[in-house]
Amino acid sequence: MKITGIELRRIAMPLRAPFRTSFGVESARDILLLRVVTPEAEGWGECVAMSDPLYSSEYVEGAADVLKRYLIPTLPALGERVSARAVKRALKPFKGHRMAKAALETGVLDAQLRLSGESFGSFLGAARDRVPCGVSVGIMDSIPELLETVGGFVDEGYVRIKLKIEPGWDLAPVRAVRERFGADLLLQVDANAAYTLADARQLAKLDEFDLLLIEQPLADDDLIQHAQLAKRMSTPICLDESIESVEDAAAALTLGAASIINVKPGRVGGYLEAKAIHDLCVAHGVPVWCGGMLETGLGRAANVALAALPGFTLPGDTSASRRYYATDITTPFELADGHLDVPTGPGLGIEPIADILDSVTTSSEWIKF
Ligand code: OSB
Ligand code: MG
Repeated sequence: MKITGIELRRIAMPLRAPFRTSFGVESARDILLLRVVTPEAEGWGECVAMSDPLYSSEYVEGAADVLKRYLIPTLPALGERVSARAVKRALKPFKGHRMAKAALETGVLDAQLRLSGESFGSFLGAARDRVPCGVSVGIMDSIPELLETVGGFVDEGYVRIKLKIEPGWDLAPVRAVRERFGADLLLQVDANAAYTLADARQLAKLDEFDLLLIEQPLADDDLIQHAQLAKRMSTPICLDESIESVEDAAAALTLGAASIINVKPGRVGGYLEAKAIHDLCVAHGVPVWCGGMLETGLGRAANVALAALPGFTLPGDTSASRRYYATDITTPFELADGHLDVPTGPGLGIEPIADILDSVTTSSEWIKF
C-alpha cells in the first residue's frame, strides 16, 4: 500500500442537546477527520480530541498541529511498507498526543483493511455480530429533568445508564434514578476526576445504590489514591482518564487502583493499543468496556467493532447516532433491542455521505506525499 496524500478536514457538528460533565458543557462538536488516500482505497480516521484541553491535555487545534508538523511527515519514509502497525512504531518516539496518533493510525488501518477486504471487527477479533449499548447522561439542572431524560433513554431500549456526577450532584440524582427505575436497572456513575481522596466518605455513600462501577472519581495521575479509595468503598472503581497505555493499565491493576477498565481507543493512541489493553484485562480476568467521545458514525463504527471483542463484558457508551446528532455524517447507527450491529463491510464498513459531510465541513487541507 502506498499513500498519495492525506486530507485534514474539520467539521462542526451541532449537538441535539448540550452535554454537561464535571469539566464543562459542550453544545457543538468540533471534529478533525483524516482521509488517508491510496490509489486503491481511502481510509478514515476520526480524532476524538475536544475543543479545549479539559478532559485531557489534548485539544483539536493542537492535534491538527502535531499531525501536520510531526506525525504525518513520518509516513512518506515508510513507502510501500505503510500499515497500521508500522505507523504505530513510527509515531512512538513522539511523546503523548495519543488522540492525534490514534486518528492517523486508524485512517491507515481503515485504508489497509478496505484494500484487503477485511472488516475492523474481523481484524480486531470480534466475537459477536451486535453489541449491547449503554448511554452517558450529562449533569442536569434539576432531578425532574434528569428523570425525564433517563426515562427517554430507558424507553429507547438502552440496557445501561451512566450518570455524570460531580460534588453537589451525586447522591441525590443516583438515589432518584434508583427509586424511579428500580433495582434491575444497570446503573453506573462517572465523575471525570472531580473528587479527591478527602471525599472518600461521601463517595462511599454511593455503595448502597448497587452501582456497576464508579468511573474516574479522582485525578488522572492519582493511581495510589484510587487504590486507597478502593479499600474504602465497595462500588468497583473503573478508570478512564488515568489509562493512556497498556503499561498504565498493568500498573493500575497491580496497584489495585481499578477493578474495571474503560477502553477508549483515542485516549490510548489507537485500536492496536486498545486491543492490547483488552488482552491484558482478559488475562487478568478484569472486565473492560468501550467508552465514547461523542463520535460521528465513523468513530462509532470502529468502537462498535472493538466492543464486540470477548473481554468487553459490560455495555459500552456505544449509543446510537441520534443520542448526540440529528444528522450524522454516515448512515446513522440505530438501536435495535438495545443493541447496535457490528459493521461487516471492509474497513469501517461505512463511509461519509458526501453532501452531508460537505455541509458540515469548516475547513479542509490536502497534504500531498
Ligand atoms: O468520561 O466517558 C467520558 C464524553 C466526552 C469526554 C469524556 C467522556 C464522555 C462521555 C460520553 O461520558 C461518551 C459518549 O457517549 O460518547
Ligand atoms: Mg469517563
